[in-house]
Amino acid sequence: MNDKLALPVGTTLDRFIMRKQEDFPYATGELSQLLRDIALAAKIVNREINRAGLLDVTGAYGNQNVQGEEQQKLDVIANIRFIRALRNGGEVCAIISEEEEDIIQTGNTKGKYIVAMDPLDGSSNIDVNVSIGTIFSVYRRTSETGCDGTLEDCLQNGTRQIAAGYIVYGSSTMLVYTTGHGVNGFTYEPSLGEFFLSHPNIVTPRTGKIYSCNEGSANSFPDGVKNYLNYCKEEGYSGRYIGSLVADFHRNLLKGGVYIYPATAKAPNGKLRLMYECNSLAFIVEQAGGKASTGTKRVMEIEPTELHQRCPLVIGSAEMVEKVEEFMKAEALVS
Ligand code: P6P
Repeated sequence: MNDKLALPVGTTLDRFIMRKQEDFPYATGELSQLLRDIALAAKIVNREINRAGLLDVTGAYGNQNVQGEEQQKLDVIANIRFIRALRNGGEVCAIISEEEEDIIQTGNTKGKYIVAMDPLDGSSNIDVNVSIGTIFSVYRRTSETGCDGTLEDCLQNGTRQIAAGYIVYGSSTMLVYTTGHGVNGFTYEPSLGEFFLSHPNIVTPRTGKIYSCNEGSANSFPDGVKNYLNYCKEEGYSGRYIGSLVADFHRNLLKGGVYIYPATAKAPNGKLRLMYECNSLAFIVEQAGGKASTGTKRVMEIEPTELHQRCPLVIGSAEMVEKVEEFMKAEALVS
């Protein structure tokens, strides 16, 4: 049979999830269903982002979120879409969202999982057509099933994640995730409405020549970070900063690089949120051979005390993160 006439379309996300389910001997399919629910919401959000200029969904929503940040209309839409998909999927008992102050109870009291998510990160870039993203983490609940998710269910440290991922809505839309067995990337084919495996077994380079940070705040960076940035310039590295964490992270994951959002005068604990930005990307980068640190401590070992707590973030190629830590340590010794 001349199958060159009909080349295979590749492995869909669904088929990949089912095949990988065998990695979990006692898997009963609930995590697979949860990942499908996230992919469904991602397809819907992708459609709304791609048509944002044609619908009245750009611009500010007119509210501030719990972070005191101006909510964009698409922030609110994405939040609704992901909550609805996870509620209807039935596997998640409670959700933490950047867009909601308190824990969102789904009513699925038999659900075994908790999801922490930033439904749409970098949304201020929507109106200027710059890549944005969704970030999520999945935890197993620690409380008994049959009741609402508890605060303790939600405040688990990053080493207890059972899955994490992001969707980057860019020149193409990709879903990248891990369940602790490596990192795989899927590219969305809108004409078929499917994600196809396009980046199997992603391994991030041990080092790189790209650094990403907002140097507009550099005057208030810790001296260790300032010294590292000077080192980058002496080494002739490239500064690349999109202002959209998922886009900067994704480029550095594939090409090698380091993203730094340190403590600043405006954000004394850093700007990024531990539960649904730092931990999620930390799980992914570690599974890809990289590192995620506050500059002095492994992100995933931070014991969370609040749903929306922030932490400084240094994430990317292992040797570059280690170099930042070296400069931070040297500074601590002299200060
Ligand atoms: P700044 C977007 O608001 C975000 O959370 C990340 O996506 C991005 O990397 C960072 O903040 C940009 O922050 O202070 O440089 O504008």
